Amino acid sequence: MKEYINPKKENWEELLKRPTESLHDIRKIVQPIMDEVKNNGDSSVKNYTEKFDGISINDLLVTKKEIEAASKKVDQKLKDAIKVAHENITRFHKAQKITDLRTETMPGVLCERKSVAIPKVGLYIPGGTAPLFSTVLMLAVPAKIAGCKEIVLCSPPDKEGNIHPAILFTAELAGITKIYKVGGAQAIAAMTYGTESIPKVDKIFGPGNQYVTAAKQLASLDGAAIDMPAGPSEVLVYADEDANPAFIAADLLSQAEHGVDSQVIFVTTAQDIIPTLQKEIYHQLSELPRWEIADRCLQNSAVFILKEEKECIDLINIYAPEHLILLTKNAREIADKIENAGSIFIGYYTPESAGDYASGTNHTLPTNGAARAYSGVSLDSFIKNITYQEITAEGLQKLGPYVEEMAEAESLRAHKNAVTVRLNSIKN
Ligand code: HSO
Ligand code: ZN
Repeated sequence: MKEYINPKKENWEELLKRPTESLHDIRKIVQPIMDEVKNNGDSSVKNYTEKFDGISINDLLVTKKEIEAASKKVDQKLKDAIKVAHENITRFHKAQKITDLRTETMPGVLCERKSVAIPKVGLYIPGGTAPLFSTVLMLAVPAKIAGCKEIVLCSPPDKEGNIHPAILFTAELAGITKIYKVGGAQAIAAMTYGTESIPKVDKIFGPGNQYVTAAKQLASLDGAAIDMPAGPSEVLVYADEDANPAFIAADLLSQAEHGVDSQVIFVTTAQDIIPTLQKEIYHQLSELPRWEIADRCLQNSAVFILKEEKECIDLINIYAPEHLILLTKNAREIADKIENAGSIFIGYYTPESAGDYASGTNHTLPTNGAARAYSGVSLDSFIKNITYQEITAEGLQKLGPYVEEMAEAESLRAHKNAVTVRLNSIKN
């Protein structure tokens, strides 16, 4: 990790730059895949699956039998853990329900707002080096609570043509039945345009590699909504002199092991803990199965040693981390001063891992500074709010003249008339 001791504030932004690559060239590779799937449906989905995943798939839809067989392969202890996570995530996302609004803005002028589920949603779950069955919970649970009518899940098949058993078990637990063996850009294309077997959806969710991310960007230009602009995962840990260096190291490494392009930042005023922390990182890293990935990630990562707490808070707000871990005595106080972060982990006993899996919050969060303006996935992501209004004759008599006045001033005579013809009819 690079180490910056009291760097000048004007340089912070430069020093905090993410190691992201432009998706420009990748979009050029992905566009023909989108077009092919749009034009040729299932047959091109199957061709790409053969080309990129090395397996020829006859039936894209996972059968009930396959789900049952997968469930038998998952260890009982893991099933129990997934069930606890499912309960907690359900509890927290159910609590996010907002009440419908109804307000009379003027006598006889009733305005309402109701939340309505997005009818069709598509969930993408990556396969690859770490099968993220936890992400199934993070997407499927709120989709179910919202009441989305059609929920489609796509995940790439392995070399034997199977989706990872834990992904299938979790999907079934969450009540998802339409699961398709397709990954990568071709999966995003299929959900964007629909194929003979895969339904077209209104909004696409989920993480993925650069091809998936580029495909989601293209999908969003062609009618499908997407959850958020995605980038490599990241964490910022802020610790005081009393924080346990073993905790700090473990938190930094838990993010670093996600991928070589992940980024981890450590911020502190406690310079004295750095040598022990370095030893801890070294020691813990050497024991990790994914140490090579974590090690490469650490090369993109940095330690900031600053003079005072206030500066640390400013730096956090400038970086806008996806995950912020506060390992300080006054963590709650600091948390209240944060305006840019995806999810905040408060206090010495709150590792990010808890939120990644099972505490209840969602782990699909804004990366790459998007936390300045975006929220993570929540129940809201699966609904939209429809507004309603109902005006009585008396209400229109009160409100109408103001509308007429404004419409005339905007030179929109037909707008004005829509009121005038009604007011005239009321008079007669
Ligand atoms: N930290 C990841 C989520 C995850 N971690 C899934 C473990 N499994 C991005 O927020
Ligand atoms: Zn994680």
